[in-house]
Amino acid sequence: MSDLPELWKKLSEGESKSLLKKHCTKEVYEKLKDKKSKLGGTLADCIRSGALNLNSGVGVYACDPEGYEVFKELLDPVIMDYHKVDKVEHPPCDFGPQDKLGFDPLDATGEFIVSTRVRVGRSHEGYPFPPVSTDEQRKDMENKTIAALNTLEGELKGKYYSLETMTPEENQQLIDDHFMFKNDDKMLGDAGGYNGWPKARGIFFNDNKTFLCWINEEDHLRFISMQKGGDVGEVYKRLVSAIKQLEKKLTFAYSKRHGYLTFCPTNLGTTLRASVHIKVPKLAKNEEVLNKICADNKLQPRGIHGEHTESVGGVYDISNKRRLGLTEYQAMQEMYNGIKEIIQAEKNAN
Ligand code: ADP
Ligand code: CIR
Repeated sequence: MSDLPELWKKLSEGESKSLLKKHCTKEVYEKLKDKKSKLGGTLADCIRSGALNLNSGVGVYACDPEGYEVFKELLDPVIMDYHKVDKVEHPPCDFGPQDKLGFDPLDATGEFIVSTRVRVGRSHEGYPFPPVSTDEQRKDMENKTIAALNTLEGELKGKYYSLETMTPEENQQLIDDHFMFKNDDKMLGDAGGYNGWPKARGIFFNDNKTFLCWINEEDHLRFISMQKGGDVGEVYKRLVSAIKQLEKKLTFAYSKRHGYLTFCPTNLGTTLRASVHIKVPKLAKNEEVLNKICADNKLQPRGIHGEHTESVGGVYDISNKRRLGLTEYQAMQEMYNGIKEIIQAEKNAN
């Protein structure tokens, strides 16, 4: 028996500021409640997290790539609202001219930027997202991904470390160093994101830990490039090179309307989040000002231990907010130009 009626009761009777509550009207619910995607995804899979967590900001996940069309009466308005667009459309992928990106190092003296990271999410075509995936499907995706990653050469060459065999100490060290993911997000857990944990999960990285791939965290795949300091261009170019090599070996779920498809609708499109860990002790004294500069520059501040965490010692994770309706190169430029402004504002602050 589906838990949909129970979830709907919680959502419709509860108070919530989430986009789910706003857009899952009775009419939308009635229209979608009996629909099913080819892979078996249901409305319950899309709304479970937000119905069980009325404090969600978004509250919606897609059951599988096709879910974005099957449940579009709910997902389209959520996407438009979150990404601030009046139509769900996305330009073709464009990483920009790799030989003249115009991303000179942002902070030559190293006073502000601790580290830079750019990540994208990818999903394997033909496979469902976590609430609908079986352990076998997750294992299958893990194996496919490892085989592709093992073909990487040069700087990107690395090794896979399974979460099933890693010691708790190794795992904690990787988390403390900001390389590894964890399973402590209740909203993601209730969405089915940790089903079967730790089976078929793990991390691949090169010797320098500057290129990493997360397998079966929130998304089937997360590709990450990161390093100390503020050389945004170097970090981005490494990521683009990895994506280009890997897309020859793997087929990713993609739609013309949405771009690359991810479990959470906030990541759709470019799926790109480019962040710096940046030390801004003066701006940190007045978070309202910092938040305003971020909003004006379409940036999102987070704490340094990931989404929904606090700043420590005036260090923030600041990244581009928009991922849909612009190209990868434009998303990078928004982050680059915005961080430039933040550094200037910190220099000008008392
Ligand atoms: P994402 O959605 O990009 O995966 P999270 O907010 O969940 O991001 O963070 C994942 C991990 O990446 C966390 O450990 C976080 O501290 C780390 N991280 C994010 N940006 C940076 C950065 N610029 N430098 C170092 N670590 C970072
Ligand atoms: C929520 O709805 O708040 C969570 N499921 C996370 C949504 C994604 N992140 C975000 O809004 N920045």
